[in-house]
Amino acid sequence: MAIIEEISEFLQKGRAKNVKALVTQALEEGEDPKAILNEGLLSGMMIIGEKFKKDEVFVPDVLIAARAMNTGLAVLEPRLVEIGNEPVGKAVIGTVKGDLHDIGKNLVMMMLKGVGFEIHDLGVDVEPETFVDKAEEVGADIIGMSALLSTTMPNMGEVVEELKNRGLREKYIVMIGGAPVTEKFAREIGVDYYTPDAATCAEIAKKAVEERK
Ligand code: B1M
Repeated sequence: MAIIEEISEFLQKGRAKNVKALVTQALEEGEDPKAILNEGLLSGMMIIGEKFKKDEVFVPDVLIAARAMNTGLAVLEPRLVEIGNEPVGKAVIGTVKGDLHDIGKNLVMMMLKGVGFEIHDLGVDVEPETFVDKAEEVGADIIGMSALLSTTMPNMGEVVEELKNRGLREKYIVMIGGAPVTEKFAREIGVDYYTPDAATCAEIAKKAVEERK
């Protein structure tokens, strides 16, 4: 099996040590860092994302695969910086004000990273102003919000209001998700996309950014 394929296979199994060793070896053997990224790490993560969507793997599998991806990325990053690899886009992500649930948000971040996004994690209990301030600071393409409580869902609308108040609503692709969130709610508060799971979120985010370019 080619070394890049092996990287993808070990990543899917969550074998961080093997992924690290193989990425190091691939670089030493002169493999293209972009091929290692796209055909090894990101393609492995995409496969896990698809399996997760179909309930063929579960949250812990995704978490260990993502850890393996991050281990490989850490080895690869200095080389990618050297050759100036551009991210697909930038996304600012957080769980809305009053809400401390972050497992789903973290999965969304991993999947977005997995399709090539630069991620800015705002954490949990995030004020509406903070989403907009950070997006402006880093030049984000996407503002992503997660909510797990029906009582905190309305705070997603507060972010949209904050964007409108600053005349910035059209500047960003706004995406929401979380167990109680629905398509209908997304339409009511005027965001661009609701997605039901992390893999779909990453898929749609990539498409949406590419369409805008
Ligand atoms: Co909380 N909790 N909790 N809790 N908790 C729920 C959400 C609840 C449904 C449990 C229940 O009553 N059956 C309920 C909410 C009811 C409601 O409002 N509808 C609830 C409650 C009431 C509470 C407290 C109020 C309990 C209390 O103190 N009385 C309290 C609130 C604290 C606060 O936030 N202020 C609370 C606290 C906690 C813990 C701290 C103990 C812990 C959170 C730990 C953590 O996140 N670090 C916790 C947990 C773990 C849960 C459950 C059991 C699991 C949530 C989870 O992580 N799911 C949950 C019950 C349940 O959902 N079955 C529950 C796994 C995760 C992968 O799924 O986050 O849905 P999820 O993410 C999915 C998708 O939704 C989507 O992608 C992910 C995977 O593909 N997605 C996005 C998520 N964000 C997205 C963003 C996107 C796109 C997709 O675009 C940007």
